Amino acid sequence: MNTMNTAALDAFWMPFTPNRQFKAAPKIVVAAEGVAYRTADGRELLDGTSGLWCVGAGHRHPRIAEAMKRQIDILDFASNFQVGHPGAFELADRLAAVAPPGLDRVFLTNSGSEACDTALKIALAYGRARGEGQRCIFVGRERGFHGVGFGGISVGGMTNNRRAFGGALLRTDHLRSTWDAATQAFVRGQPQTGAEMAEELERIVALHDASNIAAVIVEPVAGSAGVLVPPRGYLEGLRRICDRHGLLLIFDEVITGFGRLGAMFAAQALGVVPDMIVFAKTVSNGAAPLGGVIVRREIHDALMHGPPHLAELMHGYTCSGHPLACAAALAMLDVIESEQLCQRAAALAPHFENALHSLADAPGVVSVRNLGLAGGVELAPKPGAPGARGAAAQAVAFDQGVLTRAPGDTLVLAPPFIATPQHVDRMVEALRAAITATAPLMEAES
Ligand code: PXG
Repeated sequence: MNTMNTAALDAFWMPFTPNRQFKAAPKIVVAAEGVAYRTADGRELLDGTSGLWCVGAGHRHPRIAEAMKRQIDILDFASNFQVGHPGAFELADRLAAVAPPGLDRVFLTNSGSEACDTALKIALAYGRARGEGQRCIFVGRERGFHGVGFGGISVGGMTNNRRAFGGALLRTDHLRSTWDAATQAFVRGQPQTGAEMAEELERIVALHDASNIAAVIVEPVAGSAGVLVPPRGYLEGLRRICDRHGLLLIFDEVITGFGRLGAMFAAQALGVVPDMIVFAKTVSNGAAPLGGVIVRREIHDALMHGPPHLAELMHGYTCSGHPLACAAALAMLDVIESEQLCQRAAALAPHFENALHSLADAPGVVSVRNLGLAGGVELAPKPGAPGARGAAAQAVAFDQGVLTRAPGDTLVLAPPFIATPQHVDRMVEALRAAITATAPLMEAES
């Protein structure tokens, strides 16, 4: 990093980053196009993570850039509190059209975290509107990630994200993670066994009583935890049990939405329809902050009561449905359709699967798993120092010109949907180099 002096890095408290380590050896990108960034020292960095699971259509897509430039010259800002602007209505309508039938009311936010908390609040308000205000327990899942709001970390199951804030959480219970090392280590796609894990929800419902539970929230595929793929029949099982007990089922599709699994939503790719879909990230191709919740119409309609001059849901964000974000998302929906991005992701997925599983014989690889264009390669850790090998491997891949993510000791790849098989091969080669280079850590004293 040779264009900023290090003192200039002090003020920015970086999110989800080891700040001291980063500032001692900064990794700065200054530009991007298509599937690659350019680093401050002029190198090409292949984007193996679509930004942060956002940039399915590739960086600086011309149609999205044009739409945003046009928008800024027409209407830069309008809130959607009591006045509205056309982009938000048009976007909600377009999202309703591509969502599973029955889910056609859309609340807009600026991020996935806000969208998760919004979905939880809608579930609470829905209970109250039906005279069931006691429904205030949420069921999440271990190793789930639902953003960083207080609602999201309550239902989430990432222990590191909860530890420092543990006293301030909602009432929740958690299903166990669907990950089972004994049966799933090198499974391609969805595991064939393990559907019965959904039955655990029956035990949780029996403990708390269904009448006290507002909703169940899960990621269809757990992304941040290192790509944990649900067994066949598992999501169907959750749906069945929720129906049996009158519980709302929320899918957090912040990562899976808008093409990553080869369909617009995981709900369609995996054939299980929830009552609410939480989305963000790829909806705007990452070009502007945007998230939201697509809600089953009956839930929305149950809340359309009360004095006509009062907001039916006392909730919203100043920039909910910001004109620039809506312009970006409308253009992204056009791009998804015209460039057949879901089909492209689906077509690239078998090559991605083969390439990723070719790493099974690399030193200390304990698991390879994948679905659509999401994959994780888990490494045996440095003894006594979980996460150290993952971080070191990520740094080696960076030096090799590939951006990857390393939750713990898992290396994650999530290529843009426009990537070619050759791009995928380069990403996987860099991972092999990173795995090999960090193998000595498995024997190292901590
Ligand atoms: N839900 C899910 C499923 C997510 O993956 C959020 C909610 C929160 O979205 P916002 O926009 O508030 O960040 C996310 C975010 C990773 C990684 O390493 C993933 C996320 C964030 C940071 C790191 O996989 N996803």
